[in-house]
Amino acid sequence: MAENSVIAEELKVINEPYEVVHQKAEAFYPQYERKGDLKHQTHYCPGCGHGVAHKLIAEALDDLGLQDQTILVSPVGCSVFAYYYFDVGNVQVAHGRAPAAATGLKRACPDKIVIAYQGDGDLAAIGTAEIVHAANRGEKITVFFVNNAIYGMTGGQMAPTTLVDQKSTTSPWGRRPVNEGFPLHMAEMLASLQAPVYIERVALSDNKNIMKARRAVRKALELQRAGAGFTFVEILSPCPTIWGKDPVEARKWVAEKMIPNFPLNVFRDRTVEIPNNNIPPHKTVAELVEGEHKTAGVAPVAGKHHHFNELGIKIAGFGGQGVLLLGQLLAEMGMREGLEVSWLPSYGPEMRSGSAHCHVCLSKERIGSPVLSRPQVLIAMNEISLRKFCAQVAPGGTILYGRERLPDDLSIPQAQVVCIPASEIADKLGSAKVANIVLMGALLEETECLSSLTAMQVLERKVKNPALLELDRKALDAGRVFIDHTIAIGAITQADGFAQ
Ligand SMILES: Cc1ncc(C[n+]2csc(CCOP(=O)(O)OP(=O)(O)O)c2C)c(N)n1
Ligand code: SF4
Repeated sequence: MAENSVIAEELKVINEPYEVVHQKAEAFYPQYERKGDLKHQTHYCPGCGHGVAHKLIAEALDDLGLQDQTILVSPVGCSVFAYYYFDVGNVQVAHGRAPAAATGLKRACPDKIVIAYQGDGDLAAIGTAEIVHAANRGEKITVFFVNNAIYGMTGGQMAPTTLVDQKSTTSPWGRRPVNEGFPLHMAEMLASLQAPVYIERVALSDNKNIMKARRAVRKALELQRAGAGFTFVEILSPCPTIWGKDPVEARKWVAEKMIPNFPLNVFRDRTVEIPNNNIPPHKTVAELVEGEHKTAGVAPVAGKHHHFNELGIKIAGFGGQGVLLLGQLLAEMGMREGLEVSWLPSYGPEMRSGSAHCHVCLSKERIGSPVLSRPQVLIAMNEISLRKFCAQVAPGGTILYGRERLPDDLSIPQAQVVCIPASEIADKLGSAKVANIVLMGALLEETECLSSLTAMQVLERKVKNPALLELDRKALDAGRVFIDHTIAIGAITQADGFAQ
């Protein structure tokens, strides 16, 4: 109830009169970067609704003081270059995927205002699944849906929103329901879902409707700022160029043809109730790990000095060799040592004995991408993986190869290769299954990236069977000892396990 009253308080401003200003919104760049002769104009056609919709959004961001905390997800379509205009955080995504990208952004940065800006081809055709599920999950994002009843950018193909009898390049005789189906009414469809908080359809047909659109845009953003759930504003918008009309006729067409087909309405307004959308935010990973440490009675290793800023480790082998588990263990160890971590698995299609690999990133800073194109370390558990990935290893990097020696025909000039007969060592200990832990021990000894104390803490938490835990402990030690004794005192030659 307390949260609802905060929201109600925040929303009071919605009905307050606006200050009239005649200047470009601060949320726009002072100058739009276009090439050569085009510098004086935007890339939108004269009379296009995108420009007006942009203006309404930018002014709302100004008025609400949200510019610095906004992330705009721009679509594929005529408005693909929205990031040239809005001076906010910008992300450009694949066709139709804005709600999915916005979901990730909002969940990762819940204090940001995340906006998905989409056309009707983008949202209602290729992106139907993304918008429906984001709305159904009640993602706390705002979607501005610019419906001009056509594919503008690609020259006028029929969109799901194209009106009955409306001509397009792919419905040259006009849309016939018997052949092409009826126009999709996205606002109504989404309003059949339980989660959305606010859904309104507005139109850029005349000044009165534009002012209503302005209010809807502000309200959606205010609701997001107040922590409410999914908000959606459908904006009926002119596309004079593709419709073959001048800007004035195009606006009239919005009023006379589009509005009767797409009635303007507030389809959902849960401003006051906002029942289940204000669940407390999820715990952060750090909080979760901290909690688990407490229940397991294990203190995290704090303040360990790491000699790297960011370390990328790729682990590859057959399914069943514990490739993915090894990655998970390393990631959890990194977390315990206060690092940012990511673990990205990749499975082959076969359930058994197919290839598998994963990327583990350990970093002192936030990780930009979990995909490692140049890992510093490769752990290759079989020859296929070694051959496949050795060239990716960064110059000066390290390869831990889980065999006694390198294949004779393979030379890896850029990296140091350490060969460890991990399966044989594991076999002698009692189970070939712990070959991955042997390699973990070798990795810790060779690179000193994480502490073996942390490794044991993580294993103790994961492995409940005391006999298996003992086996893992021996495997970890065996990997370390192998590097320490067998390798370090030997000559650095290929036959002894190294390649230079
Ligand atoms: C995966 C993919 N499929 C198709 C296209 C081609 N394409 C580019 S824009 C577009 C339609 C955009 O129409 P809409 O979302 O209505 O935006 P508008 O241009 O009208 O603003 C299409 C089909 C593409 N770029 N990528
Ligand atoms: S083609 Fe239509 S939607 Fe695209 S910029 Fe021109 S008027 Fe706007």
